[in-house]
Amino acid sequence: MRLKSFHAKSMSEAMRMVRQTLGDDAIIVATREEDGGGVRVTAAVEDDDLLMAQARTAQPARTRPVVVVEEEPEIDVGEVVADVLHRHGVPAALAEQLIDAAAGLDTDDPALALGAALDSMFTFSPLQDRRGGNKPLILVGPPGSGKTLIVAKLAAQAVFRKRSVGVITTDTVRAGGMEQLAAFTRLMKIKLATVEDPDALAGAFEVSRGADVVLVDTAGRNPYNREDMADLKALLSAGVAEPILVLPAGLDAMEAADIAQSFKALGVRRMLITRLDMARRLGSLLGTAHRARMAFCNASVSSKVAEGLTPLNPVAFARLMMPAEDKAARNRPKPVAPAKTKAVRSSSRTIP
Ligand SMILES: Nc1nc2c(ncn2[C@@H]2O[C@H](COP(=O)(O)OP(=O)(O)O)[C@@H](O)[C@H]2O)c(=O)[nH]1
Ligand SMILES: [Mg+2]
Repeated sequence: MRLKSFHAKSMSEAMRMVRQTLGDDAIIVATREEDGGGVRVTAAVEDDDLLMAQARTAQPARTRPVVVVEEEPEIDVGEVVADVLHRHGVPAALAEQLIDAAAGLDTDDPALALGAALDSMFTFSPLQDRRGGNKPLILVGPPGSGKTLIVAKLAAQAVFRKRSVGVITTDTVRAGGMEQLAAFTRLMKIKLATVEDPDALAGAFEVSRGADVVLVDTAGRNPYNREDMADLKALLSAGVAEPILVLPAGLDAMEAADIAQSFKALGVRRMLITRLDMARRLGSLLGTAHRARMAFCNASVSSKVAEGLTPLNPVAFARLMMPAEDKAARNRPKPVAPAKTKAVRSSSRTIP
């Protein structure tokens, strides 16, 4: 399939140009009135049909009008971005805003265009682990969202960077909730404090005051249960710690947004995404962050503690959304001579 655009003063003249150059089988795919007057018509034709049309018109050139033919760029960035957003189930109103934001950019890389659009509409604020001066982090969220695994990952990452670490668990209710973390901290030789109420948590913050990184694990809370949320609110009032919402990818869009809004009401500002390796549609995450006005911080793409967390930024997020064959094509070395290569399908979900 070959695409060509034609400029002419009138639609009928443009159509004549299309027929003369591409033949009667050409299909009109777009028409547009040009700002400076005239029209622009884009037509498509099968390569075989084009050869036939060229053979038919291979007459002395003086009998034919001069035709200005302009090759279309290979990629229509706006169209690719729209398609990606649709495939990820991004809510329609949000998708429209992102497409508008991406359309004004001068790039032929859809991932960059989408990244810039995400940058204009979302906040990406990865977790820091400076030596000293970090606020304690309290990982909150519904049951099973990955809070305990994230505490372990953050602690392991901090130990690897030679930071001093204090881990506190408030998950004393669920059977095994604490044991899981205790086994990990024993292995890493990190002190684990167990607390049951806000006063005890305030005391534990005092004890771990000198540590570079202080992490608090919490029991899963039902976002629709008032008692659960009131209990968590009391816990969050124990000190100057930042609550981080741990939310898995792959939830229903409206459900995830409702959950996030519930935690937002307690003062949560950033969300950490888990199970990105187990989700193929990221639209609900964008819808959630947009509706709850929350920032993205980091992402987990594996259940292995040693694999740590990845800071999220707009372009990394956009690249995650690109179809696998686009990513493979981008990573493939460019052939010296033009060659037709088959797209390689990849199922890996590593963040670029
Ligand atoms: N594959 C994968 N599994 C995850 C990820 N995050 C959490 N999990 C798994 O989800 C389950 C629940 O995690 P857990 O930390 O116990 O959740 P919590 O109830 O919020 O503390 C565990 O089996 C984790 O290994 C992730 O990013 N990828
Ligand atoms: Mg847990």
